[in-house]
Amino acid sequence: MLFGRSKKNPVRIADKGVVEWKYAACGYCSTGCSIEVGLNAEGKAVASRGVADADVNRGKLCLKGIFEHELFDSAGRGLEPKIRDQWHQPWQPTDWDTALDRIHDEILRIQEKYGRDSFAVISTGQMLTEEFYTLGKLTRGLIGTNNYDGNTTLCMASAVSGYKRSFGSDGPPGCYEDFEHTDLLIAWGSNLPEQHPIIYWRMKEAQEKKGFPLIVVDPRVTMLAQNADIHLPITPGTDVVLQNALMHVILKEGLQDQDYIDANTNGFEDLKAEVEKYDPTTVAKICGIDEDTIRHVARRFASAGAAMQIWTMGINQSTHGSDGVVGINNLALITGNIGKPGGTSLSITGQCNAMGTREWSSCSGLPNYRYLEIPEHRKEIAKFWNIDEEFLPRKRGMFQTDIYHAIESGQIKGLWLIATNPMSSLPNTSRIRKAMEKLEFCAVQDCYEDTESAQYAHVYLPAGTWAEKEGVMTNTERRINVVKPIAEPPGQAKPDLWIFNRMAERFNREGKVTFPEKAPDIFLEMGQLSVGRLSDISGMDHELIEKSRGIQWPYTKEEKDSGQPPPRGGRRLYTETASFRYEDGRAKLIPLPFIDNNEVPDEKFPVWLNTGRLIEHWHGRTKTGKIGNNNKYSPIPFIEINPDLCAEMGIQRGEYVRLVSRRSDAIVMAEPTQRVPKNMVFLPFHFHDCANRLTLGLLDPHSRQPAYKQSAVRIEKIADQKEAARLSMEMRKF
Ligand SMILES: Nc1nc2c(c(=O)[nH]1)N[C@H]1C(S)=C(S)[C@@H](COP(=O)(O)OP(=O)(O)OC[C@H]3O[C@@H](n4cnc5c(=O)[nH]c(N)nc54)[C@H](O)[C@@H]3O)O[C@H]1N2
Ligand SMILES: Nc1nc2c(c(=O)[nH]1)N[C@H]1C(S)=C(S)[C@@H](COP(=O)(O)OP(=O)(O)OC[C@H]3O[C@@H](n4cnc5c(=O)[nH]c(N)nc54)[C@H](O)[C@@H]3O)O[C@H]1N2
Ligand code: SF4
Ligand SMILES: [Mo]
Repeated sequence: MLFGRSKKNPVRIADKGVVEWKYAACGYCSTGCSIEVGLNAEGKAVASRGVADADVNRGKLCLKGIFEHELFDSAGRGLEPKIRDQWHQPWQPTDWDTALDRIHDEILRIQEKYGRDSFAVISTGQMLTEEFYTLGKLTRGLIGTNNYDGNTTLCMASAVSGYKRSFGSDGPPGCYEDFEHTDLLIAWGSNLPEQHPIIYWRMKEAQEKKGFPLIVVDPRVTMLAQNADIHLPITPGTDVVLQNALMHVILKEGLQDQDYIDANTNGFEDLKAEVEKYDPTTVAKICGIDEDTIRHVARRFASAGAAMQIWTMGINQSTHGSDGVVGINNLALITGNIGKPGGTSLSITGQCNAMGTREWSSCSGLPNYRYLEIPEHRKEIAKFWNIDEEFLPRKRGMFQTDIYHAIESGQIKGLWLIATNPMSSLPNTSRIRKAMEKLEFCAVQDCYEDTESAQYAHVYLPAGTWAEKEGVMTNTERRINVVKPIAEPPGQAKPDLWIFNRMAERFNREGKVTFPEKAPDIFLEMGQLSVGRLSDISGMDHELIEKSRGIQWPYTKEEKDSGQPPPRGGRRLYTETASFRYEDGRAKLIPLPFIDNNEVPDEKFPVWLNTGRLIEHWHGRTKTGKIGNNNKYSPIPFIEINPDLCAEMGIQRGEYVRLVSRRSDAIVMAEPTQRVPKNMVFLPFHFHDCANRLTLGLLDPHSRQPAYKQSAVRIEKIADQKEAARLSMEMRKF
């Protein structure tokens, strides 16, 4: 007798006629999966598949990676440079020389008239590392504006700042292999199954083998929370309070690793005095987690042999973002959970190359975690680039979020946006819109021409994307992987590296500074600058990286010459006693007093607005909105809303409602689900002119990252559902 599947027709995978597979690393999230793209006999990309011998993904891909080849000829790609005198005029097509000359002339004009720093450059976490390095050399070494930052301020700035404060340097100390060694995992504000599906799969596989408990701290019942052993549905924005209470219990009950603390840290007594104030009974009322659960989690965490913590935007995107990261590090340090297998504090990165920009873009400093504030670092880089040391500023300039405030106040007059779309991704977009309108000059360099931000540009530069280019990216676990050119950029579009090099020629007429043309050569130049530093990559080159399916830094020339194979997965930082990056090698335990400064629900705006992501979409959907197999899952702006609230308000599934915040309003479809509590809605921020019309985005004092996840709204019924549907269509235009 035949049962189940064997009775049915077998699944047929369409033969796409692939004659050749080409290697790349995925260009969406920071997991860093290795992909092969299949080309048919005409050389057209027709399929993507995971690379079986890549340690990260071991043959798997998620919903985005599997359709990534469809990006190459998707709708809305920029095919030619465009130009206009005023942002509201119609575009005129132009040639590259005219477009680049105009940007060059405008930069000089604005700098001459208003000062060097009045022209700002905003970059991204979604280019290749050699492109970041080249842009950094151009911006710091030749253009000379200090107001140069990236969209990573919206994303990883709190993690960077928290790592620096705790350990004396940025750089995630753990790796994916830690899942295989850990005895307990806490995930803070991270929805792995949707946002890092392949890291989730690695975690899940390790958990099935080893059976460690998973504790999820998230106000929503996310897919990860559904799979948790303990779910802590925390009151938004109060993670630091919970962290202090966990430390309170650990220290009260003497569960800390005192030997580790004595040998590796400073500041224990001050931390102890602060957490003394956070007894679980009082804290329960603030963070919404009952005192017994707090005590239980503290004991489990401190008594696990090796305990691991991961986190993402639920921590970083808060007015206590940097503190939340330091809190995680504090917990790890007092229990000796850094630098050992399964014992780590691992920030799960966001964009495919958010790590590469931290390491090499010079956005907040100088290449390879060098600081503008340190004279030897300035000297070293000035000499290496052959520029005048005095040309470099002595401290970092504005963060992206502050650059917008400076445009508002007229301090900044010109802007070059590269692979980021602030009109969709910055909080409180009506304020951003006014700032964009105020600019004397704006250039947008994007692989799509139909972005919200390009509406405000005077020059548009069409860029290649992902595997239309060549270069490396660094993933969450410090692994550098390589992207090889698989397709040509469409029309006249050019790789970002080409664009930077052509722009550099205009600022470098005497040829004082060298700008290598090819990514593999630039990588070797970076290797020279990395010798002896935390992120030493001098043992790597493009070829070895591809052969290894990614190499983790550090990998030094000495290691390579002595025959040590490149690390492909298990390498950690801070494995030796007192090996942190502060002068005395000790990490800092930092007390974290909590001040509640968020917008919280009140009578007029009684519901929390929580924003974030869906598995099928990427940010402003410039990419996934054009790929049918991704877009079909959620083409319409919607909220997750609790069924009890729906019942109370008489809202039906699929009905359009209006969300109103103190900033503006937005029309969304109601999707009742128990994932959110009755006093919260969750709104994916992927849709045009929607979530960020509403968000307030108060800034973290250390990292200047916006609190995207804590705003207050009210929900209004809409009588005219037809008109609501029409308005919602408007929001889907992009
Ligand atoms: N499919 C897909 N994957 C992506 C991306 C994408 O756009 N689409 N983007 C990439 C990027 S750049 C990033 S940064 C990452 C983001 O990855 P994640 O951070 O995992 O994703 P988010 O949905 O932004 O937020 C995660 C969770 O934070 C929770 N949260 C909200 N407020 C709080 C709070 O106060 N405390 C705690 N503990 N949790 C809270 C939310 O309920 C949400 O479930 O994803 C990356 N991967
Ligand atoms: N409400 C709310 N807002 C948020 C967040 C949230 O959770 N809630 N999350 C924040 C976070 S973590 C992030 S990272 C930001 C992301 O914010 P953005 O950086 O604005 O997001 P993207 O839509 O990915 O923008 C990237 C742009 O670069 C273009 N691009 C892609 N590849 C290339 C390339 O190779 N070259 C060039 N030149 N262009 C390219 C894309 O078409 C796109 O227009 O959003 C932030 N905004
Ligand atoms: S998990 Fe991230 S890196 Fe891997 S295929 Fe999906 S989007 Fe790409
Ligand atoms: Mo991000």
